Amino acid sequence: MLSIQNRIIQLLGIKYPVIQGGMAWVATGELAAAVSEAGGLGTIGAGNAPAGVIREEIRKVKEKTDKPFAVNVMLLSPFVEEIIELVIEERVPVITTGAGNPGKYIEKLKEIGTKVIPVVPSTALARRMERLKVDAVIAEGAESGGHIGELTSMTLIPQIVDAVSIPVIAAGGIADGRGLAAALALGADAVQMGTRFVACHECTAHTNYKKAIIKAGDRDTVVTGRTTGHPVRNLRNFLSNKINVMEKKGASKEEIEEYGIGRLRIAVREGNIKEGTVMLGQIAGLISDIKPAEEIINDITNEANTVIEKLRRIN
Ligand code: TUI
Repeated sequence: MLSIQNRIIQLLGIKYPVIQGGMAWVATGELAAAVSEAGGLGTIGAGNAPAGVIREEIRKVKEKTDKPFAVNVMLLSPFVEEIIELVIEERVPVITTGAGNPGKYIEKLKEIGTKVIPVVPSTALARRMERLKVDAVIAEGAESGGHIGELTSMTLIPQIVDAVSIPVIAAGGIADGRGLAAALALGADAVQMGTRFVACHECTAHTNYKKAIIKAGDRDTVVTGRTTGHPVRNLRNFLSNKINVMEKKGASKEEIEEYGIGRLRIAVREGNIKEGTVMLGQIAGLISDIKPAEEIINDITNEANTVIEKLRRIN
């Protein structure tokens, strides 16, 4: 067992340096509770959902575990303001944010002791967030599924580690113990994994979605929406090919966004992996089994330990 004591483990009150990504539609209360109960940090993905829906998910987690958990606030959501009010009302211990700058909400959240951890795709935003007194940052490389930045994990993580003094969580392209050990080698204090936790027993996504991850090879993801300013990594399928053609033909941002509305839901809930948006990271090619959250966490921490021991023996 990887027994490390570090800043993130202490900050969050968790046992292992493993955080589950707050994926829209996919990261429900069931998944978050299972990850937190296993000693990681489970996260509910608020995505574009209204506060009423997320309140139910928070209640589910509180029923199943008394361990810390997080809510991910997707900053492009039309319901951001009410989600922030909700997490304050529910005294959610940790907030992660994605797809934007959470600057204006930080003070309010910190006042009640909620830990704030934004995803940052650059050193500039990491520095700005540190000045606003966030508790840690997530350095997420473009290997990730969903909405991505420009830089890869290998280049982004060490540059962010050097740019700030607060703890850094590495994300993007990590699904096993080698990835965890590599992230620690780059100076990160913990990892966040999304795709790995989709292929998990407690994840409530449709079986077709989970099977698509198991089936995916290293080159089966593509990035769509670059022309809209919101690039999204997803499975190469009928939908992504169609969007690709629309973008090549010069379709407007509005046309492309309109075409994509509701597509993540039909993939995750209805299992339509042809016409739906199947968000997944490039590391999907490494994932070959669906297992319980507890096993994912135990396996990755044990494997990281073995890797680190092996490296020690070399020197
Ligand atoms: O947010 C994510 N991943 C997501 S969000 C999402 S829902 C969505 N669907 C379609 C279009 C857009 C969003 C699906 N997957 N990951 C965290 C993340 N945050 N990746 C990149 C960023 C990011 C980008 C720019 C964070 C901050 C940022 O700042 C810009 C600024 O305002 O300075």
